[in-house]
Amino acid sequence: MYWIQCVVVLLLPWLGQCSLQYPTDCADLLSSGSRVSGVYTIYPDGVRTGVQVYCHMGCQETIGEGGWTVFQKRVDGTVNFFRPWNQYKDGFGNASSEYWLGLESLHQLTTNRKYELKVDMEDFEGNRVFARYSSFAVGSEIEGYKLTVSGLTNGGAGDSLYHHRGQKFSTFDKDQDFWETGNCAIKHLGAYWYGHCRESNPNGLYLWSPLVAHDAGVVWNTFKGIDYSLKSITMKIRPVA
Ligand SMILES: [Ca+2]
Repeated sequence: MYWIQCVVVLLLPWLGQCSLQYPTDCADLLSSGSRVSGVYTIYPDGVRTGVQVYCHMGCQETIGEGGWTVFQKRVDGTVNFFRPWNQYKDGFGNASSEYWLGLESLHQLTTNRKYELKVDMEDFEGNRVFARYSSFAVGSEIEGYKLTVSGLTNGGAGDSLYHHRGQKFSTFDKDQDFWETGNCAIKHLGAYWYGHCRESNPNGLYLWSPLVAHDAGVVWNTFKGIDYSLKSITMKIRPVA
């Protein structure tokens, strides 16, 4: 279908460029007029494969704050995040509730453009904080989907990605962490850029209570400590202007 559209556009250049129909992220959608937050289809690889994501578009007063592509969202424990490598690679869940976009899409996006990262979180007392990073990228599968992140703006959450910088991604069936005798993904019931296990664990077991049990839980250490499981956490990216 796509090549047909491209041929048409090539034959009729006054119709515009076919790439305009394929937003790579939520910032593209915002700039083309989509100003309502919600579920949209983006094409992280540019053309071929569409994937549903939640876009934070801001509001009329804060339109400059819009265009965020959510790639990770935990709000109510309705989706199981203790999943194998292939599912973290390709993505899972529901863009209208809880989901993981997928490592391959993250790699494609952050390879083609420079991105910033914002991590929003909330505890069970209603306190909302964030950690914002001016640079965020995910390497290729051959590189273990290595995390590159820097440039913290501390919105109260603190820097719990510090010890995860430069780490490869690990799942319970693919151990790429620094723990020689064990697997952090199994110990903490998650999947993440583990090094010597966790300073944060956004993909850990959702607990519906702040009480961490058996090293599981949705953790951001510099906000509430490693013995507190958060009510919600969202990770989202936006191209750097
Ligand atoms: Ca290990």
